[in-house]
Amino acid sequence: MTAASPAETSRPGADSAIELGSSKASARRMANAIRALAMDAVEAAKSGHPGMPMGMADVATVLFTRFLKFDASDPTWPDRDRFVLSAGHGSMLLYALLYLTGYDGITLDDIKRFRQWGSPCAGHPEYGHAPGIETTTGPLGQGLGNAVGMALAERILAARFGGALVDHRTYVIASDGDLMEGISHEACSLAGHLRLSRLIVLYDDNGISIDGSTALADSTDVLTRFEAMGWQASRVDGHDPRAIAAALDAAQSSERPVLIACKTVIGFGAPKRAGTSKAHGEALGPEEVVGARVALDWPYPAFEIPGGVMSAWRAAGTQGSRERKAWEARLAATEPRLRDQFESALSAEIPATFAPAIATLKAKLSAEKPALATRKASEMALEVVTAAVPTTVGGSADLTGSNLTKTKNEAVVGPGNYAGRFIHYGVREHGMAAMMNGMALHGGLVPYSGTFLVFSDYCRPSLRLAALMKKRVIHVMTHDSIGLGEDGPTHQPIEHLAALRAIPNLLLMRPADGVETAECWEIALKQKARPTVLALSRQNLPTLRLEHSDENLSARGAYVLKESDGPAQVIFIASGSELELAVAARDILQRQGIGARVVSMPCSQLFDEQSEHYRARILEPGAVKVAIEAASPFGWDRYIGASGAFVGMQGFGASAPYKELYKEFGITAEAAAEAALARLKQARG
Ligand SMILES: Cc1ncc(C[n+]2csc(CCOP(=O)(O)OP(=O)(O)O)c2C)c(N)n1
Repeated sequence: MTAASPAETSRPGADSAIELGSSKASARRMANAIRALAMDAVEAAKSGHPGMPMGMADVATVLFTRFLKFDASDPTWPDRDRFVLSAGHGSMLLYALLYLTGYDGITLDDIKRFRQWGSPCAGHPEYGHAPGIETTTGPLGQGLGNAVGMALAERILAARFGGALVDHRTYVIASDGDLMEGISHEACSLAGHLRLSRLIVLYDDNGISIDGSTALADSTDVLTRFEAMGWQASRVDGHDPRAIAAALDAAQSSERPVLIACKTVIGFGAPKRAGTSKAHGEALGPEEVVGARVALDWPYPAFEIPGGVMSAWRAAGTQGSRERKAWEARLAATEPRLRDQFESALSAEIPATFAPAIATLKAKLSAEKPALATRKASEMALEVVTAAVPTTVGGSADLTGSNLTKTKNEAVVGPGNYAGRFIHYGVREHGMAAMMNGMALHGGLVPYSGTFLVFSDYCRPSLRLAALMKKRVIHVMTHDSIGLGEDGPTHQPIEHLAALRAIPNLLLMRPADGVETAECWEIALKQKARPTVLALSRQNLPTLRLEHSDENLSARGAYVLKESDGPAQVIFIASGSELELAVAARDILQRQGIGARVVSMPCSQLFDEQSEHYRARILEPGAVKVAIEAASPFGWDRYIGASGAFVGMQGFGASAPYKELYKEFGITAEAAAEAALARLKQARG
């Protein structure tokens, strides 16, 4: 790739006029406004990525002025097109576009303070920093996965509410790095299979990544790759507005998702650095910035946009308002019941009919006291959830019969058929989790799905982003311990509970019986601003909540399941399948006249959020604490203290019937009682 010379930046035929109402401006000059803002902001911050915004400025200009349906004055208009900057390191491209088109939220001063404390113009524009940012990627590939979820959400909602209310597209700018990441295969192959034709990816085909030419590490024929996944793929000169517009025009009527490889020069306009990896991720330096201004014929001072260019951009920002108003009129004219359903879906509220329905299930389980795997209890809860909450959309990564996430209320979503509520994600945990985030970001749906808990590692980057972006997605993760038995140590989660508990703003819930499972589902659905992982057992567990309570006892994270007879000298704390061992250990001690309490802790994060008073009441400071969990001890110290004991796993599991495994690994009621007695003896000195 050669550097763009001044001659190249003004090559004939590479420009066109863009008409925006009464404004008319050269596409190249509008793009140069993006380039200048990007290089000036990175220069001021002395850090950032000028190359991508400078390379993709022409493509972005054509997209935002001629194709993207948006109204800068109403960033949350439900039927707007979604724009995802998957190559999030090029964040200055997005900030420049939001400022130029007049979104309320990014000012010129914010851009001057790019990457500084308190500026919405963060290094990577994490979701929620400013209106107009749909989502971007810090970790490459995630944005692309999110976009597939958004495009699917659009189709599902269109099938429900009709094209008059839901009729938009999802556009993505993705880079080489996005396409090299494995997640792009997972998400894009499913997009191709499902024929998500309203997904249009503009691939920044600049052949450069951080280490140098992409040829150092990749020789994929990207077009053939995407065609093989069922996409329509083409290549254009990414600096020729007419060619870009023609490709985008053709994309509008595609019956398949579309990839447009835009051949660009990274750092376009920078005399020495253009076309090199030096343009990727550092300030260009004063000399190069001056040179770029000459090459681009952009004689204006830093951060200054000439009036004509500015007014053209502002006109681009308002041209969608007519379409928005027409949509509002259609919404107002919609049959009231359908309109209510649509507005209720977008409100993210859980219908009022849900709470009594789940309470009825809880009462039934307490009365009938079945022995149930919590995954089975989850299936029962899901029958209630999916009946009462139509926004829920289920799925599984090819473990539907094991995760038990599909209910009779859910038809399957398939290629060209989006009138369902259940998605067979195939064996694509990472893509699934990213798509779920995209659906949640889109709005109108509450995605949940399933895999084995041990494979949470395969979707952890997306789980982390759901937590960071404060999005409600619910992951059913079954086979949650050595209790899965014969499949052996590759399938037996050990450190996963601790690892998930370590993610800020994510709830890891491990219910102990059917009643707690129903409660945990209720809590997960109520979380409007955080994701939940439900860790569920493969093996049957007894009902331990024998008396019905309308109150959701799991909501405080931990509670006293069984009080001691007399003062509590020992407190057994357990989650999930080990709660029954805690109850049995308590009985052993009580028979010896030692007061022992059982605390169920389905969610340590929620417990940590309780008042100090509550926490001290549940885990009385004077008592000896013994935690029982068939997993890593990591993280339990803060509940059991220095004088406590942990009964659980110290290494990997093994392949055998689960009852034998519990015995062999010493996770038994007797072991817990003995540990308590030993600690009591020590404490009495
Ligand atoms: C998952 C992940 N790995 C690594 C990085 C660090 N990183 C940021 S950009 C980049 C690659 C840059 O190449 P490309 O995607 O082609 O972007 P361009 O240089 O064209 O801007 C890398 C490795 C990252 N952001 N995410």
